[in-house]
Amino acid sequence: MEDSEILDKFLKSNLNIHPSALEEIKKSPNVYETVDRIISRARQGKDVPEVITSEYLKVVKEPFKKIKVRKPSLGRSRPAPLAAEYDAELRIRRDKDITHKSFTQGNVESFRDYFRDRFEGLAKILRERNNLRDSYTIEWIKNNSRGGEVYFIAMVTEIRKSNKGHVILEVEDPTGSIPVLILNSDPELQEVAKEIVLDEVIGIVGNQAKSGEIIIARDILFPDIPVSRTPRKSEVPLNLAIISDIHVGSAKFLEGVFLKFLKWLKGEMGSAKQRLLAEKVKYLIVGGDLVDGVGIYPGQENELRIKDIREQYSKFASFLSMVPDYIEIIVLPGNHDAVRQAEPQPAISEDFAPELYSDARVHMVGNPCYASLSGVEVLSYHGRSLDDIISTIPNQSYSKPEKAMLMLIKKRHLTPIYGGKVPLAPEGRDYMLIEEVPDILHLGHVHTVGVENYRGTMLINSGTFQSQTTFQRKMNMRPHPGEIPVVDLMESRATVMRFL
Ligand code: D5M
Ligand code: ZN
Ligand code: FE
Repeated sequence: MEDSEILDKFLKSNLNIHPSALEEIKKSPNVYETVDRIISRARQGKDVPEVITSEYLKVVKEPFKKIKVRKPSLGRSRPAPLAAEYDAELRIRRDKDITHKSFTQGNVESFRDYFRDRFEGLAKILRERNNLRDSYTIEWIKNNSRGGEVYFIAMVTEIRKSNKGHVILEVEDPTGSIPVLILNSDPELQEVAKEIVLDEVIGIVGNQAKSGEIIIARDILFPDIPVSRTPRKSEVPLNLAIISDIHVGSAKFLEGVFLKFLKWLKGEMGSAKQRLLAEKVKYLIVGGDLVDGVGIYPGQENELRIKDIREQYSKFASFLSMVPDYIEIIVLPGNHDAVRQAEPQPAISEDFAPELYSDARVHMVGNPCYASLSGVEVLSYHGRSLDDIISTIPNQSYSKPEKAMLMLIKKRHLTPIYGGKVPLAPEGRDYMLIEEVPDILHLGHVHTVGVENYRGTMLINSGTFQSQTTFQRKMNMRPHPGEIPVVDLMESRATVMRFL
């Protein structure tokens, strides 16, 4: 963040900053978070001095304190909802967020750099596997191997099937390229081959054919996540509610269903058990497609109830203002929002959604976003690449988004396929890489709900508040409106609430 940007933020918030405090903020590892915290404390009416000094920065940087700890009970006479009794412990990884940091020129060099970074990032993960620790380079294999066993890491640049039913992969690393054959006589590996997509990075164990420069594969390794991993859990009984694809402004937006969800969140609806679930909700993630947008697809005008994008956001903000004030809200954009389509996407700007910026509980982030909620690591991504996964890999379907999400986590990449439906911005760094294993991987976009546990990571798709559109009817896609996954962060367990 530039000096002028920081000062601008303070000016807009009517706060004054002492030059020495400004210097200190600039040196802090998390400039955004510090500034955000100061401004949000001021908005919450906490004691903020007239001039922000270095002294005050110490207060702001203090770790969040837990307040009272109380045992949950099913009684109704409680004075305040349980989640109001605990402070939020929210950290947004601004270093993994593209907002204000898109530097790509979009030229040939940026694409080369981008793919180089993707390769290196995934190779680093693959090298943690025993048999890939000292993998060969393709150049070395071509120059030295004489028909023996080889193991190496490479990006898939072509997939085809021979007349005899062998799968032929063309793969490359920074030193060269080589074909890899998956024999028709190896049905098990042929099954694995069905999951391989273009542009992903895999590990290959095989034998070099004596006849020439071709590898006969014996095993294909995906970067994947460790087989057993204990998920991080919250020490306090707090929940996370996850929604996405609200599509405010669309004629198909189910306002009544959304209002019911808000009513439940406020503790005004549901059985005792459902109310207890609601009153522990401390965090709400909105995974993109807040509004239907304008000009997203041809003929959209005819399916819009609100035709002005700012009005759509304004309406969305009026719904969010009904969320209880002790809940922290993380908002990322999707492909219907007013930001660039190319991923990673920066946060929706203040220009389009001023009301969201004036609400201190709302954290506007880019897509994808890493956040830590009471110690639980969440990776949220709108999920557009699911369209590519579902249309490319056999046996995938819109009704089981969690199965498609499983492919992404195994590939340790949110948008493995380049040149499909997802436009990718070739940033110098690969923001779409799943570099760290999250406890919760959250996607949306496909409008169906799915929850699955994979090796200690919860895979969650968050559904929609839009009923079936004309397009979806033509494609026989059945949305799951009004189904909300709610995660118990202390127990690491998800429940789906249904409001339709
Ligand atoms: O997308 C919701 C789902 O519907 C997602 O799986 C894509 C699909 N969809 C919707 N409209 C289209 C068009 N016009 N072409 C291709 N796929 C589409 P959402 O992002 O909410 O529109
Ligand atoms: Zn959507
Ligand atoms: Fe979408």
